[in-house]
Amino acid sequence: MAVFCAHGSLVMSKLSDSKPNRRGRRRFLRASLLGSLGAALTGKSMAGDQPLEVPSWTRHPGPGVGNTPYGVPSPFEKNVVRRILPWMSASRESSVSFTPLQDLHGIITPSGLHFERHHAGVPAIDPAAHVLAIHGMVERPLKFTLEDLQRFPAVSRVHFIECAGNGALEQHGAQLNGLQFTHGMLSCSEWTGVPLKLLLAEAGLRPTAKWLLAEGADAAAMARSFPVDKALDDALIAYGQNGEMLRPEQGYPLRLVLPGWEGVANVKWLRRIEVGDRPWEMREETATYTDLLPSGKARQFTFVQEAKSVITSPCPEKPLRHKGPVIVTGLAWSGEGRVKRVDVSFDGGRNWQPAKLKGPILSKALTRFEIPWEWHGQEALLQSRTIDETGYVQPSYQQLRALRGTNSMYHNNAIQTWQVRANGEVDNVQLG
Ligand SMILES: Nc1nc2c(c(=O)[nH]1)N[C@H]1C(S)=C(S)[C@@H](COP(=O)(O)O)O[C@H]1N2
Ligand SMILES: [Mo]
Repeated sequence: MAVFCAHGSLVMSKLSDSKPNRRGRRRFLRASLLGSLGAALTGKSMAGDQPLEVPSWTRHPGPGVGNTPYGVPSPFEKNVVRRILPWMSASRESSVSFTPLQDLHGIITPSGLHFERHHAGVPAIDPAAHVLAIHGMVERPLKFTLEDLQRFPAVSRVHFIECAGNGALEQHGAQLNGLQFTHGMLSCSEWTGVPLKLLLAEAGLRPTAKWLLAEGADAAAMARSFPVDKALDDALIAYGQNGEMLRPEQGYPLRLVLPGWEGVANVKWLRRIEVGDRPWEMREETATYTDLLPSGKARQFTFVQEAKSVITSPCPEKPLRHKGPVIVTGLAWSGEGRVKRVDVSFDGGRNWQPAKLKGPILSKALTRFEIPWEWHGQEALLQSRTIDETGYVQPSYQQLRALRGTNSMYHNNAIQTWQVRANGEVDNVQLG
């Protein structure tokens, strides 16, 4: 049988040319079964015609339906969890948990693994008692219950959310030896809700209206200003996440989604939108989330999360365990729109090769890429860089520092380098 698994695809194409006889069909089935196990590339030969062992879980039925009214992952996946860095913040209420990007497939982050960034913990909001107010420079100040909002036509869109602080520590050299911590303040969900422009049309913007303020109902009453253009473009008042209601950690029952914009602008537990003619200069847009430039001046509003990417396998958590063919895969994204191209380098950025983008390629969403590689135990410096549909190219650390200096913390979109060692282990490094 070994010959069939090694040449499974050959057998299949031959058979599809001619009508297979009985024996041929059996050969075909076997070949495709083995093919689906990846035998053509990496499978082990089977000893003769020995039947597969019957494992214990096949010998008797398992628990029936309804055993888990709300399904949870297999217990064998118990290590695929959000993680925290206990030393990073003084309290859990104002802190971060990171998404295990190294363990995810495709582009959607399961809701239970969406990273968390709270300034005053997660409020326990009764949706029946929650109200969203729209007021200020409008013709008709309005209040909406969740039920009111669900009477509007809903839209569903896949967008990433990335904290502006993602990779902030790495601005001062390679610090954390794990993808989960270097890039895990990043997640991607399908958000469902009402376009904000529909609500603003009901309220009626006054001609002086230029800026909006979004405020949360958490104990931080976290609030952020954003320009009216974004409100009338693709801003969403979301109540749905990946097919169900928002998770409490993501802003249940309402959150503002400003696609492609820094995480902090996506106000959770949204309870108020005020319309005005200038920004409000709130704490999270003055004391924090600003970028100190080499000139000593600070750039106040950096709304867009610029193009970025990272290789998710191999990475420190996913070392190379086998020599031979390897699929290198990763995620790319841009707050400006679609990812146009991702290049991968195996030699620290000297040579680049275009990776394959795996659909769907959505605007302001994570996009998966992959590229085949042959690894024979050689040391390598793996990098990826995104080029987005505006033509913007993800910068190296050298380029980013030339632009921003060395005091910048937020908005780190530099190219990540993973150093692959001869034993297959992978380290977070930065090239001088
Ligand atoms: N009301 C409120 N909204 C908030 C926050 C908060 O603490 N309170 N944190 C912000 C920050 S800094 C980020 S990065 C994102 C994180 O969203 P997530 O927890 O759903 O990943 O929410 C933003 N919205
Ligand atoms: Mo953030």
